[in-house]
Amino acid sequence: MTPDVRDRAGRPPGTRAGAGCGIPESAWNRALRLIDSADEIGLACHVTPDGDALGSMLAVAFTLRAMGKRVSASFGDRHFAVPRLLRFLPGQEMLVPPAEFPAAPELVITFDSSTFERLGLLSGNTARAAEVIVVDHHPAGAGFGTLGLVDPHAAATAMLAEQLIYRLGGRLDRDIATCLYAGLVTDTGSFRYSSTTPAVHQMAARLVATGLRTDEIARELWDRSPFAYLKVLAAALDRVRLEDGLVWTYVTRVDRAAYGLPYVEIEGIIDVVRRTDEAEVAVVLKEDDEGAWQVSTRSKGAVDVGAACAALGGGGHHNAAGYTSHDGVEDTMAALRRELGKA
Ligand SMILES: [Mn+2]
Repeated sequence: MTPDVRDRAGRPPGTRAGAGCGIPESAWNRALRLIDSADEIGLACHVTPDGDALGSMLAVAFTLRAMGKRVSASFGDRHFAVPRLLRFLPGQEMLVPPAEFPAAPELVITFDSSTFERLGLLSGNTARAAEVIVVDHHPAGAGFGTLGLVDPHAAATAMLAEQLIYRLGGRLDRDIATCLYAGLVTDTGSFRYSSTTPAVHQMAARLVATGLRTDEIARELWDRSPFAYLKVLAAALDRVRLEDGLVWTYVTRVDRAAYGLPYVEIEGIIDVVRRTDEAEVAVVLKEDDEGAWQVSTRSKGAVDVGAACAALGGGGHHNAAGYTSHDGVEDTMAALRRELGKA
């Protein structure tokens, strides 16, 4: 059953007051014209995609494919693989590795990414595209994209993707709704973060009405991990430090190699560390397979970790942000403490 997404007046939700996600109608209309006139469209989301990036991209890919467009959807990781947590998402047969992405597409639509850097191997393809539509809820990066469908106040890129789907004349089916729901629950922390507005719950109601299994999605995203994760988590917690409102730890690639745990599996450690009552800011340094440190930061609100991470070459939001460091653990933390002191 496909519920009719139109309201009683026959208008899709996107045309209701406040549902345009703060984006001018002229921008939505220009996006529709660009999509209409393109035969082949490249879709790209940020590297090591989360539920919001991949879910938003796949939901729009379903819609464009139903419109008869040729679609290449990808993300620019050197080791191209869908993170285990997201393998339940429908539509993955539409994904192509970055090497098969069009070299200079006429139109690229990006999801949940505000810079070329975040697109990894696809940054060059995107830079060469004639038009780039940016669908995102991060503050717009300078010089990125030719058309922004960007609302920094939206809880998830999935909210913007949903509006785009309606405006393209698409309808929610269970597969599309599952992809969008994965984005919505990922970025609102299962509706726990302050970004969880009435509009978030209203969107969730539209998605759940398609018959998707919220319990199965929650288990896939939050409630499972390999045994090796517990061992690596134990190592990380064993060396956790609390210093003057800052709680932090790190995970080396040696930690992971000892138990054969891939990098993507340690994303959730920050969610354990940030529980600490005595800390305002939580930090986890994660050494990737190339030896760089991926720094995850979380704030309870008083400190703008987004500003601190932006100053160090990364980005994110006020309460959740990150960047890459090529220094060692102690030097990385020293630089970060300096920026947090200003934030
Ligand atoms: Mn997001």
